[in-house]
Amino acid sequence: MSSSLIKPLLIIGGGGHASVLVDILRAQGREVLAVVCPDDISMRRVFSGIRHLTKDDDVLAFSPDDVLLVNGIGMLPASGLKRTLNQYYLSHHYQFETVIAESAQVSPFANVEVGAQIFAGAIVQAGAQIGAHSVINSGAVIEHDCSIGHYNHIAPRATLCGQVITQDDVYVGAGATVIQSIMLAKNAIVGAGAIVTKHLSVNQICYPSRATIKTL
Ligand code: JB3
Repeated sequence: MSSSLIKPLLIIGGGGHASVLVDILRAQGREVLAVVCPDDISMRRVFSGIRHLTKDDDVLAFSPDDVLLVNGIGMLPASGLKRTLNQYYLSHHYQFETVIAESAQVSPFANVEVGAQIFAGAIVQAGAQIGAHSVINSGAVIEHDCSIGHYNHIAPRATLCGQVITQDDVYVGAGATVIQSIMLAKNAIVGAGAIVTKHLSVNQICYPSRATIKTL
């Protein structure tokens, strides 16, 4: 076990994404010193007993040698908040913990970079690479030899078939399928439920075919 694994944690953000992270970390017996966010967190039972800090500057009272951070901001498409906060803390010499849920299946032949988060039921197959600070959300499948860039968000139950490559800041929506050997360039967005069969260029968006809603 690396020594970093035993450091207590500070969670940045106190919304839905942070609540899932704290649930995982509590189950793993990790010590969570505080949740850091400007909003009320009292309605989320998973945070009970954990100190609430309301300003990012409050973290500076902790030595970067004594704690690790977990970024609990869930990346929504084209939102830069997660990266902005990370850069603030990294510039103050803090480091980020990598979080992998117990029920995630991560091949020992995959490579997961620092600060990545892999949630319950996700599968990461042999030869895959998960870039720093990326999120592989619940039940997502990252097949063999995929290469996921930094600050990606692969939403629940999305499937990336073999050898898919994503650059940085890519968002793949819930339940989307990306067929094998596709390339998603920086900032590309795949809508929930889309089936991607062609490469996406920088800033391109692939919308799923639109659901039609009618009244009987
Ligand atoms: O769809 C799924 C499974 N998850 C979504 C996730 C990917 O993204 C989830 O449903 C949400 O859409 C979203 O989760 P997130 O980021 O937790 O959103 P929300 O519940 O709105 O919480 C945002 C948190 O960020 C709140 O606790 C805010 O107080 C906090 N926040 C906002 N600005 C901040 C700042 N926290 C800090 N430390 N600093 C800030 O500047």
